[in-house]
Amino acid sequence: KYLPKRSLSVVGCPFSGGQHRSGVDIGPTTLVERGLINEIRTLGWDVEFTGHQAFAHLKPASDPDDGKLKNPRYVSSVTRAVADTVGQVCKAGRFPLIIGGDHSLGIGTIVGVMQKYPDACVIWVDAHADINTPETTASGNIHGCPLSFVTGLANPPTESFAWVPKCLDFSRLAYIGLRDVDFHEKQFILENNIAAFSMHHIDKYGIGKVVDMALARVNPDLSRPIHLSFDVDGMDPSVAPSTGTPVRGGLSWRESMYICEALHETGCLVAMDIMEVNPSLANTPEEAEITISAGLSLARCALGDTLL
Ligand code: B3U
Ligand code: MN
Ligand code: MN
Repeated sequence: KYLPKRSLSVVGCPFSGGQHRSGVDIGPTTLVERGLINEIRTLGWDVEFTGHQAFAHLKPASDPDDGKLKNPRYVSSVTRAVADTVGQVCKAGRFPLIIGGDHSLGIGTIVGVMQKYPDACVIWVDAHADINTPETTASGNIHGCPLSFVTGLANPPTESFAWVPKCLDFSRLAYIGLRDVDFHEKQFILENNIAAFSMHHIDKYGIGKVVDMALARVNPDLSRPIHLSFDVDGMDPSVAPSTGTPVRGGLSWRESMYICEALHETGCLVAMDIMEVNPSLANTPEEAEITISAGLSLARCALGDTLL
């Protein structure tokens, strides 16, 4: 609906500065090594991939905490660069598939997508709400904060993030898969009437109905472009164990794939993030393997891999 043809750019973001566990930066390199590009080409997409984003030169020599926020300057420069890249890809009429990397990258992907599609809605699939402010974060990890930055809940978030525009209205954000939400985050969701579908709702209504209800809230006439931001920790640890903060009781393999397939079917999907794949946290080779397969499958399902 929004793209002239099936053309896509893979934006590999080997970045782990938004949280404290190393290794999430090899997520994108591993997904590409395991054949991501070819799998997407097989689905009929013209795929551009010219190597992963380079962030090392953006790392400041010293990066003291900004209040509670950790690595504020580094996360700020990286997400700003990602916003530029994603903005350019969208403006060129291509679909950005952004592979992380930790979820602080969502600051950059949302700002970038909104440059071309200012009325886009965001479906955020995650165990966590990622909407802490610089004041409410207990961990200081910026991957738990991106949505407070782009919604303007904390705006400007802090001096180091003064460049971030308020670009996502609460009415255009829907969560699916929540099950580990902090006290203040719950208040923010309720006060701002954000569409939030937790695992409880998925148990009660089934995933088909939940996706319909989420779309009814943020995109009732399917008249808005959709950005899907998929944190693999939204999936159950039995199917995506290799991630920094796994939480039991998550989305099954099929529920996860269904979300991607259903959003593809709307014809409105214009961008996708696959975040928090961290092969280095696997306890066994099988754990790394199934998590990488999950990432590849999510991408295929969102890009039109139909069963029949
Ligand atoms: N809400 C907590 C935990 C968390 C958020 N995102 C992840 N973990 N992956 C925080 O740190 O803000
Ligand atoms: Mn997340
Ligand atoms: Mn998460």
